[in-house]
Amino acid sequence: MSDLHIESIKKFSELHPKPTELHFQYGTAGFRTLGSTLDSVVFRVGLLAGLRSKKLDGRTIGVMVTASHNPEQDNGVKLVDPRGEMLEASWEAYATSVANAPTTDALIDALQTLVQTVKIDLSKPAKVVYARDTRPSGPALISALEDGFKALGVEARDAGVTTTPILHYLVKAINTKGSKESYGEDSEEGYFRKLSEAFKKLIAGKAKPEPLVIDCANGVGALAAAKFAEYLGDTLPISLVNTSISSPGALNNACGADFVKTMQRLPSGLGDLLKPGQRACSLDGDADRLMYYYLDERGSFHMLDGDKISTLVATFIVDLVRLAGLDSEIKVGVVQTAYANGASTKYLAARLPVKCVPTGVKHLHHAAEHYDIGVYFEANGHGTVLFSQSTQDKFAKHEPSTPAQSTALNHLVNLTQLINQTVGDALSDMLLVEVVLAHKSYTGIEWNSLYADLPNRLVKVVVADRNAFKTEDAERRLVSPSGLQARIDELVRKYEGGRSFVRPSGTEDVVRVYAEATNKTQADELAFRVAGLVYDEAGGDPSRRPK
Ligand code: G16
Repeated sequence: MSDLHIESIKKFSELHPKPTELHFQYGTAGFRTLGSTLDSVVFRVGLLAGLRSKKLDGRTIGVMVTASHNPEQDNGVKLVDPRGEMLEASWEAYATSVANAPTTDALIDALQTLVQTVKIDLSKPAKVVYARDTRPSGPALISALEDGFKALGVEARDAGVTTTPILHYLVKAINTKGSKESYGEDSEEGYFRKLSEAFKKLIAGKAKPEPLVIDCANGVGALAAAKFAEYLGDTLPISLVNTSISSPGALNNACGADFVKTMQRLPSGLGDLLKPGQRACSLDGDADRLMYYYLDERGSFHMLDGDKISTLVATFIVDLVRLAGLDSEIKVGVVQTAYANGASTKYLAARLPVKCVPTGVKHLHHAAEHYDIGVYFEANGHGTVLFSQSTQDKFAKHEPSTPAQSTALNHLVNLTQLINQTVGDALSDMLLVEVVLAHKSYTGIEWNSLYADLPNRLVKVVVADRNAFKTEDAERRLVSPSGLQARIDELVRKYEGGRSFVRPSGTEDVVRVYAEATNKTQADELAFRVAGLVYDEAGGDPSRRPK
């Protein structure tokens, strides 16, 4: 075994000291906090990425610098494993301890402990591909990351400014290059070509759709969506709004998928643009979440969120599997979280298996891998569809006995190409939705009528310590602070069709409260009353109590 490059790591580490007063945690979406505090963390993630690659025999690891839906001043960094999926859970604790080592010497100790604990052969090569979103703090953080690579002698490829899902795609494409499981050409162009060709095949012969309006959240999705517009040409007329990627303060501000989901209203910039019934959608800051919506004749807003996308897509795929004559061999299942609207769960569970897991794509992704075809979407619009390798092999071997079976089989194969199976991808999901709408000849109105959402409300509560809130049962119940769940239960019983849960956010310093009831006023009231209980429990300032 060769050595850790101790002298080199020491030299670079001195340039990136850890702020003494801060504690960092590798959470739901990697490290995520104020961008101005992340220099040492990102440098150390450069080292970690190199070690992770060495541990995996020199396979390429991804690093994405983004804070996705968070406000512009936040930033973050996450690691992507070789198949394009989130970092293996056991490494999250190593990442946290490396990020929190208070001094350079302590950092060297933490790295050496990691090398010994997971038995890393340091003579192996280290390869990394990395990218960032459009945040102003991005370039400086990328320099810190590159110092980490230099310190460890990592062979690093800069993928520039791009979306999180494209980075995940690149990781998988690089690692499968030349193999029978090749995921595609390992370039951005390869990604755009692969998806747009599959899209064109899937909508061949269908009526030309009405133009789709895309709110790009003033983020990196604007660049990728503009590229898609070129590749797709007339097959999908697109109109882009909120594309100001260099206007200070614009990112995710009153626009984007998180704003639409939380506020349940149009993002800014679309008001005068939308005709009644016209489809529009919002991406988030790194284009991994998608939210659809439309205005009706009276100008009322209707949201088609992750649950509606999941329902649309899962039922379409189930039908194709049956039409292809594969329904006895291939089972489709759906994964949701506690945020899934109760009406969506009821609709889906009557038709196919549905599982509920904690928030965070990594949990949904792993659960979806247990199905032959696993459809997973968080209500916030983050999700994708996974086709197991054996399912894809069955598609390749299956001999259709009728032209209708053959057509359905071709559609399934093309879907495996259209869908970014590494992670939720707003633009890939958008093309998927457009395919289903074209096949079913649905407008947003028909899609929305599959089931009626139960009125719901999401509220954030700022508390002194969100870690005091612990949950069980896929985050549907609180175990601490003790006694709080009983008080929530008592309140929920007073509301017809009431449901509510409380969980600490993994990406922001807040506690989230979700509530549903049979009418909107009651859902709002329940959410705010539960938020009040949370606030009182956490001992907050009465003047900032949620109302
Ligand atoms: C991230 C995760 C999502 C999660 C979301 C909100 O999204 O990737 O899976 O739903 O955070 O998490 P929380 O409620 O714990 O803050 P993104 O789009 O910000 O990367």
